[in-house]
Amino acid sequence: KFTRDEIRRSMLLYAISDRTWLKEGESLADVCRRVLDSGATFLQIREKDLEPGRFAQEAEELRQLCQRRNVPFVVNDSVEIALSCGSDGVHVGQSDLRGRDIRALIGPDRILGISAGTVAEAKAAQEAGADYIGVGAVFGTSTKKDARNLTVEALRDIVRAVSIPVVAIGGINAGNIAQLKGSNVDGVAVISAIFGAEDPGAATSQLLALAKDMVAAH
Ligand code: TZP
Ligand code: MG
Repeated sequence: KFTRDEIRRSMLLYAISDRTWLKEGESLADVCRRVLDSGATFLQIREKDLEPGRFAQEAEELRQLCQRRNVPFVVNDSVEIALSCGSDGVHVGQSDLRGRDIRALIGPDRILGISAGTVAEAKAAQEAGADYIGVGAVFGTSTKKDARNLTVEALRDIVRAVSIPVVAIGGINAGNIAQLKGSNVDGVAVISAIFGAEDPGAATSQLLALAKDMVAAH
């Protein structure tokens, strides 16, 4: 179990797996190991097109990698897989099961992350028992086609409206992360700028340094 403080600090560089970026001969666990060893502070497995058996298997591998490093690990969408692999929790969007129902299923000790795009959604997520919210898309992204764009001001309004940690998501990369200075977010969640990088480990170290610089400027 992670404390509230640990969860907040773990938002700094929140990596989200995406196997569609894997290069020939690489496994998801190989790349995630490099990403974790390069300083990612949180890991979510998000695999939209994997059959449940494979998804569970990969989740189990990543759970072990994270547990050895004391890095929080959550599963996107599937409460069932989140529980069966012994993960630290689950992350869900607005259209998935209701937050309150998920909290009841996972119990008080596991992490519940909920995506939110507005102040109202953020407050509702906190009310439903979320431990943190993911807010975005802050920049344009091709990873999630239906994502909206948010301004830094909108982000700041959302952060102000809740007491739980907030991680920004959507199109964030080394070139634009500094634009989040002053948004008061606790960190950044990143898919393609890590998993789509030529060298995911190097991209992770670079983003970690920039994320520290970004939150230090709030
Ligand atoms: N939710 C809002 S934007 C997004 C998700 C899952 C995609 C983020 O991916 P990337 O590649 O970091 O833009
Ligand atoms: Mg979802």
